Amino acid sequence: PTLSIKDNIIEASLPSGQSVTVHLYGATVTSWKTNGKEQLFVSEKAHLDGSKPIRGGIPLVFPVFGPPPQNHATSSLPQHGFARNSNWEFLGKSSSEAPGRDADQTDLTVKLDFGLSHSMLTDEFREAWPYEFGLVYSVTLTKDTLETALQVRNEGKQNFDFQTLMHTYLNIADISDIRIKNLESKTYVDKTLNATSHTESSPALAITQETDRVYQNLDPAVPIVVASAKDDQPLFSVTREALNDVVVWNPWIEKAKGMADFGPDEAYKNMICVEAGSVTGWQTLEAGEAWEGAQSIKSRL
Ligand code: TA6
Repeated sequence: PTLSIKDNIIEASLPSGQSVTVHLYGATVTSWKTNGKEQLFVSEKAHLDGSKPIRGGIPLVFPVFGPPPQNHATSSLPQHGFARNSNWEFLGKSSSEAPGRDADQTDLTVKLDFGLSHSMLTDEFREAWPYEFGLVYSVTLTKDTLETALQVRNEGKQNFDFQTLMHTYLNIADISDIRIKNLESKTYVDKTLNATSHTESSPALAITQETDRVYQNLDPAVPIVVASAKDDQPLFSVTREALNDVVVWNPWIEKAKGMADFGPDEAYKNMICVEAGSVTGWQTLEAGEAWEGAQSIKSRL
C-alpha cells in the first residue's frame, strides 16, 4: 500500500487499484475508488477549505444527529454535531496481508486511524458540549470494501449521551436506475411528512421524490442493498455493527437547488445517501466506558 499526506489530506492506495482519500477536516472520506472508479459522490460546490462541512463523501455525525433537541446537552451544537467540522489528527496507518489461496496472492488491506478529543475542539464546541470524550475513527480499504468504524470513549467522570451516524453519499449513474432492498416491513420516520412513523411496504424502494427517512432498529447483519433496477444486481451493499438505524436521503430537485454547496443542481440524480447510524434515542456512555460502531460498504463496480 502507498500513503501520501499533503495539505491535511491523507491518501492511501492498494496495488490492486483501490484508493481512499480522507480530509483531516471532519475526518471526512472524500474519495473511494475501486478499479479506478469513484464510488462516493462529492458536490462540485463542496467547501473543501474547512469553512463548512463537506457536501459529500462520508461526513461523520457526532454527538447529535439532525438539529439538536431543546433542553439537552447538545442543544447549542450545530446540526449533526461537531465531528464533521472539527480538525482531526492522523494517528497512523497499518496494513495487513492476509495470504490468499496461493502464497503470492495476498489480500492487502490498509487501515487509516484518526483521532479527535475534547481538548482539540474549538472553545465554542468545548463549552457547548463539556464532556471528556475521545474518538478514534478507522477507515479500512480492502479489494472491494470500505469500512469506517468509530470508537467513542468516555474519558471523564460524567456519563454522556450521544448519537452517531456515517452520512455516506454513494455515487450512482442515475437515481431512476436504483432500488433499495431489505427495508421491507421496517418502521421508518419520514422527515418529509412531519416525522411521522410508517412501515415500509416495498421490497425494492424506488426514489422518485425528496426522500428523508430514518429506518429504525434494523438487523445489523442484514445488508442494505442498493441494486440496479435493470438487472437487480447489487451496486452497493452496506453491512453494519452496532449501527441499527439507516437513513435514506435524496434532496430531489427543489432541495438540491436550495443548497448553495450542492452542485450542479441535477446532481441529485447521481447520489443516494444510505447512512448507517445510531440515531433513535441516545447511547449513554458511562464514565470510563467505550462504544464502537462500524459500517462496511461493498461495491460491485
Ligand atoms: O441525511 C439526512 C439529513 O438529516 C437531511 O435531513 C438533510 O438535512 C441532510 O441530513 C443534510 O444535512 P446537512 O446539515 O449536511 O445539510
